[in-house]
Amino acid sequence: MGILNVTPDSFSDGGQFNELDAAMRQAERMVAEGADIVDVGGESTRPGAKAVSAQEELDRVIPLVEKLSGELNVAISVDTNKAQVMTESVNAGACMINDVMALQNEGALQAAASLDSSVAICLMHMQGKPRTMQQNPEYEDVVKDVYDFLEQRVADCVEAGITRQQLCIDPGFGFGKTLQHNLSLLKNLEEFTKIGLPLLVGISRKSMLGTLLGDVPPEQRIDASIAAAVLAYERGAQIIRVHDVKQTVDALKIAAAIQ
Ligand code: 7PJ
Repeated sequence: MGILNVTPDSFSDGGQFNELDAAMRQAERMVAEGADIVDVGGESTRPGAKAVSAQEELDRVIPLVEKLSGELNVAISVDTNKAQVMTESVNAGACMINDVMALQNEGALQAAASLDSSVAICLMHMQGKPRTMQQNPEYEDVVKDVYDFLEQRVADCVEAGITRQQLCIDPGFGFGKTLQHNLSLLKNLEEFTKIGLPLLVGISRKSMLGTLLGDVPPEQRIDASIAAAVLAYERGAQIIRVHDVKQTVDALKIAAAIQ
């Protein structure tokens, strides 16, 4: 899964075409490099990021989803936690919803349950809210707590009418987790396969890697991201969400060859 963010600081009329055009070129490149899914995000969920309105998110995401689904042969995922964005994204051609809030936002569970049953849904664990989640994350047992949360959300989804076949799960690296929490989750990732659903993992360029390398910036975390992707794959991850598609695909071809 290749990451395609459309979260500009300012969004003038003049910038709009360039933005869309640049996003299309980035998507084409990721597909050529071996991405099976392109994950479009219109709202930053990084620690400290501020929320955007539904309308602003729609304005960023929908034109791109329409253009991608018309021009590229790739599965389109939309990274959103808003009910309206979920519905309109699928209408525009997305076949997957990736929600870091695991459908806990107002109306999201109902919106997801109303989608065509061919639409895939990723449920991710997060402790707290993006703006404050890294302040003092605490768990009794991070692996068990995250596992129990995901198992409960799967049950809630099934009760709301979503089928298990639509779902995948994600422990949510970096979302309300200390370095030790993230390392425990990665070390014990295989536990999560016991839920019996595909496991999605996003570690690419995240700060846990930067910290382990001695506080290096995101663009210097690529090699570490590849290592983390291979470790996750070996522990049962089936979908790896990444910025650097070519490098990850090469590494995973080697890992897959010995499985
Ligand atoms: C994740 C995500 C992740 C899923 C982001 C970033 C932050 N969706 N969206 N899993 N992370 N499913 O990429 O650094 O880990 S945004």
